[in-house]
Amino acid sequence: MTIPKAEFADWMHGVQALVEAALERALPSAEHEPRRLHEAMRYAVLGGGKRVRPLLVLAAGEAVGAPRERLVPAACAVELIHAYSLVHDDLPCMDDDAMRRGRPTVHVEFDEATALLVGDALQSLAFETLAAAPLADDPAGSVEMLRTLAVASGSRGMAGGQAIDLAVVGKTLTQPELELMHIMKTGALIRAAVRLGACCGERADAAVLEQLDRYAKCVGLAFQVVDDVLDAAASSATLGKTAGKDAAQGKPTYVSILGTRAARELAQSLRRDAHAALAALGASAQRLRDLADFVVLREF
Ligand code: GRG
Repeated sequence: MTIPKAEFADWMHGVQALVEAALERALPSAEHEPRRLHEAMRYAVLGGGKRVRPLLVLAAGEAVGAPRERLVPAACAVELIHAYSLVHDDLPCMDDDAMRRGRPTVHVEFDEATALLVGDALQSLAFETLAAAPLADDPAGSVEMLRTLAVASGSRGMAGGQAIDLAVVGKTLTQPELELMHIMKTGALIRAAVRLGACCGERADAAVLEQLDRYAKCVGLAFQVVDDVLDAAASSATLGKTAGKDAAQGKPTYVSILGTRAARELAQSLRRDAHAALAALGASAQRLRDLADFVVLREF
């Protein structure tokens, strides 16, 4: 992968460490009953993953001058939802995968019933984490943040996108149909991450929120386009999950619809659009620009 600028890499590793420590504190101890469930929740969340969504929360917050003590709980909440979605996605009744983040998936390491409960409990913990922290200046702002995460995770967002994903296996989709599915499945949580970060600041200006949302839509889609390219082109060892599954399962992807070359070009064009959306925000949005580059240039 193109090595991120040293200064950005330092920032990224700092945020990843901060979020890891906060997640560690937010998760119940494996010493507490029910021990097996708590152990499995910690297994699902800790010690892996790129933490792209928490990075987006922090970067969006920095763009509007939000304090880190507000941003970190919001970042944890989004990552807990993401971790739950991966655990459920890997179940035999969904994508049926045995490897995630370079190790056995939760239902393989533990069992299916535990994996189901891990997802349920992580989702609850996400909202508990968001509700427990004073994130906005007023109660209405905090409730609005809870609503943002709920809508993004639900049937009009991630869970709905997953339902469409399961329904279209073996079918041919047009590019707009594929785009709608991914805007929901992957894009909704990425947009929520950026919005939550922005809402941790002083009452955010509507125009700024709009610019950040345009940025997040482009990054969300670019993330999925790159995910499709990597699934087709990278090895399981590099990805830490089973590669080549989309084609094996007959899933419509950007690669199956456009071909690898055009899919890569689309990701680059979305990266340019993401940068353009931030034009009015100046230097404060540099982390967001760097993250758009990271998402598109990543190799895992
Ligand atoms: C089960 C309700 C429910 C939803 C599942 C997000 C999702 C919906 C499924 C994951 C399947 C998948 C591979 C989607 C493509 C994009 C994606 C979310 C990839 C994994 O995210 P990364 O690359 O993972 O950020 P890490 O491990 O780095 O956190």
